[in-house]
Amino acid sequence: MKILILGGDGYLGWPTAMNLSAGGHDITVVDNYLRRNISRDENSEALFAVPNLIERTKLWQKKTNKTIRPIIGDLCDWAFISNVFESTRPDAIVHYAEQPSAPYSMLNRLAAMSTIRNNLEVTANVIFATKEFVPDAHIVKLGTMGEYGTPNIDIEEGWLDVEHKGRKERFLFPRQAGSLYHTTKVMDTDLLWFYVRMWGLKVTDLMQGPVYGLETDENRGDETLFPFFNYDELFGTVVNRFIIQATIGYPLTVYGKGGQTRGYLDIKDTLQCVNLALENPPEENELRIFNQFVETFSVNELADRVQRVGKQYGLDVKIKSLQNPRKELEDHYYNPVHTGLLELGLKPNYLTDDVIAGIMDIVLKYRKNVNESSIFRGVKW
Ligand code: USQ
Repeated sequence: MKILILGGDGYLGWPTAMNLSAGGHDITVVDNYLRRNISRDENSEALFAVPNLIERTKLWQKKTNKTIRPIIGDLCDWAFISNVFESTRPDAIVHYAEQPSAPYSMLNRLAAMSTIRNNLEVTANVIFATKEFVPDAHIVKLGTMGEYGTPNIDIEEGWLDVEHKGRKERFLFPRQAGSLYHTTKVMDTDLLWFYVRMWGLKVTDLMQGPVYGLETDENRGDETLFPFFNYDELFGTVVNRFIIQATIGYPLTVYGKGGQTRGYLDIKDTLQCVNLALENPPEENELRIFNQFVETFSVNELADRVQRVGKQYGLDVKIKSLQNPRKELEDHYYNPVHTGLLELGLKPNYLTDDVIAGIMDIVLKYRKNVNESSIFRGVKW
């Protein structure tokens, strides 16, 4: 397949590009370095520097003799995106090109506006460019489990059958996101659903939980091909943060009571899920939704696991409950369905102690780079 990966420089975009290229697909990656620029502006750099996207594609070419075409530019700009679609004519589009941080979206008005503008304009431009240049292409959009929030009922896979006063209808599952970033993803889903109904687009929306890890089949043993590893409050996801905190003796930052439960997955499983979605496209006129995670944990459970593995390394790992800067339930029911991707053949990689140790082995080498002041700044909701 000819595949366009939007946001191809990101934590997930670059590993996805290598993985699909290794799988024999013809890959073009597009990025405007939004995330790199925010990280620099906010003094929230990743654990180690990674080469820019053009350099990464050269390293990949050298290693595998396979070509990934990089294009640098802003997908909010219609002239740019229409040119990208017209010149590449993809069979499928993997859309990661969004401001991905919940805390950043809550930082201040400018950050909020930039999140709204980027996320919604890029999604709308992707829809219009698909309609104009490749109406049969499959859009694989990265959504988030956070679109649903933490309701006191089971979360279905995207849709809910409602019976009301004796009549039945199927609706998108009610969404009540917990940050502005997550809310833009709700709005993305609504835009996609509208244009699926109007124009018959083919869309898969992957409701993904927090991801951890950095090693994949394509970059194992080659650190120049690693993705960003963020441990800072803005861009670090909780498992990656806890592992780095453990390595430098920083008490693990459990927010509030630590009963917040989410569905987690290994970065390798993100790649599997995107592959499965691409290999099994939906029908025309279909918005297909999968809940993309493999197991649920509370924050306390994650902290205990990281502490246990840290002990094996002789690290003195303390756990500290901080006043929660976010507005979220700290003790709640959480039971989301996640059978769709398993039925397509997903083979889950679980968060074992060995997996935590594997990440620790790698990041220990870089612990001298850690900027402690970026770990907790307490961006308030
Ligand atoms: N948390 C802590 N301590 C920390 C960091 C986080 O207790 O030091 C808690 C948070 O309060 C939250 C949970 O851990 O309850 C997960 O937080 P996170 O920062 O790992 O994840 P989140 O902000 O929800 O966002 C991440 C990605 C985002 C993706 C989302 C999936 O950054 O792009 O959409 O995970 S989900 O959470 O399922 O919506």
